[in-house]
Amino acid sequence: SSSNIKVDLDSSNGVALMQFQNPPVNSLSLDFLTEFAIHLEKLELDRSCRGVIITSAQPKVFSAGLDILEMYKKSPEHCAEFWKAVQEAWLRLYGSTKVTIAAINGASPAGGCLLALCCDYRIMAENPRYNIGLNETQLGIVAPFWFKDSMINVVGHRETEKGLQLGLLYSAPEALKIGLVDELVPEDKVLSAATENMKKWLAIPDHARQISKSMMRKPTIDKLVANREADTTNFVSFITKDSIQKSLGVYMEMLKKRRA
Ligand code: CO8
Repeated sequence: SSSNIKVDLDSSNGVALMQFQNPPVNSLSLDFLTEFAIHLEKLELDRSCRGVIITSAQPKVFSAGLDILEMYKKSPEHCAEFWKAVQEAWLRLYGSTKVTIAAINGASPAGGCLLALCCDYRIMAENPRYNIGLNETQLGIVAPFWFKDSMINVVGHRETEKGLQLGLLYSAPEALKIGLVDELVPEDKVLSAATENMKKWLAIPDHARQISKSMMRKPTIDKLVANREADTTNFVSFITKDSIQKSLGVYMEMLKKRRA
């Protein structure tokens, strides 16, 4: 549908609020990712927009990450199309010239964590029940190099090595401690804190901030741009393996049982 994401651009300060509304858990489906990339592209071209805040319109969940159903029992062609959409969303957000702030108002596993990692600043609700991290190995799958690079660029090599191998989901306080998020605030203050923090970034002349951002991120972006097709081929051959499909099936059963 075309209403997975609500975007409101405040013309008084140039800040766009992007709210994810893909119930129940804002999983990142092909439709969602396509819509997300289009919104980012439009904002990128809009000179009146200087900053973007991403947050969830759903209670308790920022984003459950990639929609597992887009990778389960699907054709290689579908998997390839899905993966290209994941790459595109990452390239748009990680490479955005706008100030990007993640207002993480709920759980943020895997692909949800990736979106947050792409932003310039992360504010999370201090609820210790909410967690965030690249937990891919717990599903028996492997975060690709650009997920890994995104995490290294935020928390460093050692934490990434531990976090990726163990598939760690960090509670909000743990995430703050290792620098995976920058700030914890009460749940009802996440958005106002993001708006407040945005002012600091917007006080800097755009061109100087943008060149600095690009200088920091370009090598990481160039690595995927140079290897997009090979990365897609790798993903498709990995995800369509019987053993990997079986792991995804077991994980989804576990999600259902956990709730029952
Ligand atoms: N994809 C599809 N469906 C999902 C997902 C998901 N990622 N997450 C949850 N759902 C479904 C559940 O199965 C459930 O469906 P149903 O109602 O039919 O039983 C429904 O959404 C609601 O879920 P919960 O009842 O679990 O909701 P809660 O509010 O209790 O919990 C959580 C919310 C914490 C988000 C929880 O659902 C959860 O932990 N989900 C799994 C998150 C996860 O592990 N995601 C990893 C996805 S993989 C990824 O993002 C990167 C992959 C990189 C690819 C590399 C390959 C080589």
